[in-house]
Amino acid sequence: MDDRLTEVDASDLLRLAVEIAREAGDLARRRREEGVRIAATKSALADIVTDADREVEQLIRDRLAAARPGDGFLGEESGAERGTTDVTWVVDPIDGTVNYAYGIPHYAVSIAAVTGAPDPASWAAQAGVVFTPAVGELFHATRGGGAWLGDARLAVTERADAGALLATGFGYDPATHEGDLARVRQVMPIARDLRRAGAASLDLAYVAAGRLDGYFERGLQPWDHAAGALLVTEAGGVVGGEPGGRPGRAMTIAAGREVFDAVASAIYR
Ligand code: LIP
Repeated sequence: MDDRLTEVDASDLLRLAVEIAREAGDLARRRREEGVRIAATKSALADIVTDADREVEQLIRDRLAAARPGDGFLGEESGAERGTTDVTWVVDPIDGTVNYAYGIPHYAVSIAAVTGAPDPASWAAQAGVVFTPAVGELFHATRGGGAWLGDARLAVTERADAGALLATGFGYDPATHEGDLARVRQVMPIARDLRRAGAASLDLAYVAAGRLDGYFERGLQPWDHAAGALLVTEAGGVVGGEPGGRPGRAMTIAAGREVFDAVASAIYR
């Protein structure tokens, strides 16, 4: 069964996501310039949320509800709300929150529209946007419509003869770091180098753009990968998790086929 919306519908969803991502990103950038306050911590002391995270997500939620009142919503800061249509919006208002709080200009607004149950194990991403307010790059894709940076078509790298340039991340909970480091040790023999930039949606966008050969990380939330995973698959790449599985908390791996298989084999050999 083809779980693709009609091309018009997916393009409509993308147009709305792009418009809202730009407005939300502008708000995030202005709040950063004004000074950022840590509002609370979540799963661990290092897992922070700022007033801007909450304000930006509320803006996105309000704009989506006004434009498509029956759609569902799943956001990092305000949680989940089932809709009456088949579309759910999966939103990370400021991905790279720690970078944002420290003033490191590497963070993104990530918005994806998915259909089916709002479960990353089964949903079908139809449109996705990853927008970097500090740099002004807007990555976007629709299912079957390719992945783009502005008007430039994106493609993953197919070979990494000198070793793969890989990105990864570490969890907020210090108790997970030993396992994360063990995976780095497993993967380094196939790598030329490693990058840890702090925003999963941008790591995935960079794989789609060929700026990275691959990415792997344990512990991602659905909003971290919903839009970026569509960018990668629409750029000709592969996104998965544990062997044969989809991306999720246990693992997310994204790359061209050759590097994907090499990273998966190194981690799960
Ligand atoms: C972050 C991810 C990053 C990961 C961090 C955190 P947040 O998302 O983008 O890849 O390593 O632990 O999950 O919290 O900035 O939205």
